[in-house]
Amino acid sequence: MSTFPTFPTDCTSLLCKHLTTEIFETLKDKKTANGFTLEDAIRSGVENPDSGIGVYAGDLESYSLFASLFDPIIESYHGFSASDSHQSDLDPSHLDAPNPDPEGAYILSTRIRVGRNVANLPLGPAISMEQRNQVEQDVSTALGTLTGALSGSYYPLEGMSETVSRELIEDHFLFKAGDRFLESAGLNHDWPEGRGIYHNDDKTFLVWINEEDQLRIISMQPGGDILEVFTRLTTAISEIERSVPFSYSKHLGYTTSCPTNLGTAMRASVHIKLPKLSADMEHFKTICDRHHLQIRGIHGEHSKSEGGIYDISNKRRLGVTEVQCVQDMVDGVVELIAEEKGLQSTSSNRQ
Ligand code: ADP
Ligand code: CIR
Repeated sequence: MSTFPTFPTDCTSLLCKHLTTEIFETLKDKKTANGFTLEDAIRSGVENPDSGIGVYAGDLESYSLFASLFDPIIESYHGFSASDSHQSDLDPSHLDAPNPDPEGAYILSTRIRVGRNVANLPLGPAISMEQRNQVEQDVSTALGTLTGALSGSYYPLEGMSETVSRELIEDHFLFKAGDRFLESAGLNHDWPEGRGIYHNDDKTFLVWINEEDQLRIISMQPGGDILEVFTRLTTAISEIERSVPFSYSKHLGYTTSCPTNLGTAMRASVHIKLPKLSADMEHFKTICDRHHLQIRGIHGEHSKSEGGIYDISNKRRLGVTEVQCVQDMVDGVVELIAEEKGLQSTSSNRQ
């Protein structure tokens, strides 16, 4: 790539904010050992100017080779500077999470996922078909040894019927095909080969293979027992880690293809019904910002809300521990429910 990309004047992505002509000139001819270039790293944000972030890494080396672009983006998103280091804490006994909604009036379901990638391999945007297929084989074999509540089966995407995949997506268990941000990042190469989903019978423990990250390890269930969901997840992570070595660095924590997921790679979310509070979006966002929470629609990222139900999750993932990520979500959800209850009683007193 020789020319600086053009962005529309209303572009607000972190790529467009931080890619200066100086940074571009310094980085444009560099290549990681896996052949990943600046052009590859920024393609998603250039082709999708409505990106929030706009960059992806092809390997762990991308984060150091292209640090003059990635570091300010990481600092903007996570508030984590190049001299900070990351800490991990996956011990459920450190979490203070009594069910915030024991009567089940607000929280429909809880889900916690982490992203993981295999050590010493390129990430999804730079991986070869053979390497990706090997990951699928190694990870599905490791999952096949799990027992008890984690025991289940692997379902490759290739050969899965349209009806089954549609149902899994609608029920929030499976990733969607054709995400344009991932497509531009090179993450959909050779689709659907090498991709699939493992799950137990109850679909409370699931693993996505070779989507945005090589593994997305997921624990989920109806209701608001967040501690139970976290405990299942941490047990599963340590079981899988016995046979699959994960890419981890002292500075950036778990390596992920999108810089927003670095560190813990954890997103802890509830689907929660807040019809009164969400009628005042500004107030709703103020509470979420105070607790470092992100608001998504109920069909995942870049989707809309339905019936006053939102996906509320931790925004910070790097420079905070896994326990802190979940704690952010728990504390925020407690306040959101209190606020919704207050608004409901005010409006019923008026009637
Ligand atoms: P990710 O969690 O990997 O960042 P998405 O935002 O695309 O990805 O969500 C993936 C799927 O998980 C979507 O179908 C979404 O609706 C579902 N999901 C997320 N949080 C919850 C939750 N608390 N309960 C049920 N489904 C959820
Ligand atoms: C974007 O830049 O909008 C997409 N590449 C997705 C970024 C990750 N998601 C997020 O921060 N919510």
